[in-house]
Amino acid sequence: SDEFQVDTDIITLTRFILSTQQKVQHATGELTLLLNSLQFAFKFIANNIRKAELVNLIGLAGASNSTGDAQKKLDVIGDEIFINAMKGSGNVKVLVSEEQEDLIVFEGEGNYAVVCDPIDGSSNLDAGVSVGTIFGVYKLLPGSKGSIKDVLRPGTEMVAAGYTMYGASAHLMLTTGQGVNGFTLDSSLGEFILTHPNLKINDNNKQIFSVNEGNTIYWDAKIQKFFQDLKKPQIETGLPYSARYIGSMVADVHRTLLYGGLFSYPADSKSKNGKLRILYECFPMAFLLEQAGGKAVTDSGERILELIPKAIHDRSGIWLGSIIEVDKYLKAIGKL
Ligand code: AHM
Ligand code: MG
Repeated sequence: SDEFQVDTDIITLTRFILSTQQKVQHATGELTLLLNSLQFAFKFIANNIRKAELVNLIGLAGASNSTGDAQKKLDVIGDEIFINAMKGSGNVKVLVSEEQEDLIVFEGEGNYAVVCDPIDGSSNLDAGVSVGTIFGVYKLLPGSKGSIKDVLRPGTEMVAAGYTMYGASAHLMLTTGQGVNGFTLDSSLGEFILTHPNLKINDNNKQIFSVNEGNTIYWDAKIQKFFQDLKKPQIETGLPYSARYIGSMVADVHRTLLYGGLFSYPADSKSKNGKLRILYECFPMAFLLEQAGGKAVTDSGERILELIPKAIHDRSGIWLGSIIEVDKYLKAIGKL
């Protein structure tokens, strides 16, 4: 027969953001435009990552980024794509990128500041393991013409955040402060399709921990003991935790959202302030996790989103996951 099943009423990202904007009173439509420029950057980066595997673009580009990591060609390309997309959007005034030492203030109009890690987890690129783009959006401070003050603000003031993970397909997880919605790129259509509406973190107590255990000797004693204890039979299950660590924050957080568990990158004697950057790694992920019904705290148990970065590339230790898992850590350090 010539009949087949097809959903003729799919919700694309564009349709989704237009309809959510219509529900917000006094919405100017600017955020809608900005999200549209963002999704173009994600598609363009996704496309280049796919192509890179064929064309063998992967390799050291020679330069190193502001935090001293070796920079690869795809990092440069991802960064350029992102900068150009934000410049072209017409409503972004300030941009912070992991790959740029200083913040960028664009000419012209714009009411938003965007912070991003264009290609996070790039040490995984050569192996074809998932990497991603992490982003956060602030509205400029009242009267601001665009300055560093617009981004040295707590994460609670972000108006949107999320990540796109470039895996077998590209997955975009987005929050504008009303829950989390997940989209999957249909490459034949060139559209992100709503596949995970109103996503909540899996809190079925799966008992997974995700941390670079190779750093054990650098951790302080409390953290060593905490993970040691997770490897013993648990009261709830009689079983030890499972370990899962990809080494791409986006992929590790993505799994944590979908399967549950605890992700952590604590500060240690080697990385005294932690490894992950507050503005464009910790804040967007903490915002997403909270909006999905989870939690995100620092090593000393403060809410991540309430941190105020002093410099754009500042770092923090981070613990995130379902409430039950993060609370287990808080109890272990005597903060609950
Ligand atoms: P990057 O921004 O240079 O890619 O570094 C950030 C990455 C995160 O994706 C990941 O969580 C972490 O670094 C892994 O670090 P490590 O290799 O020390 O475990
Ligand atoms: Mg990064």
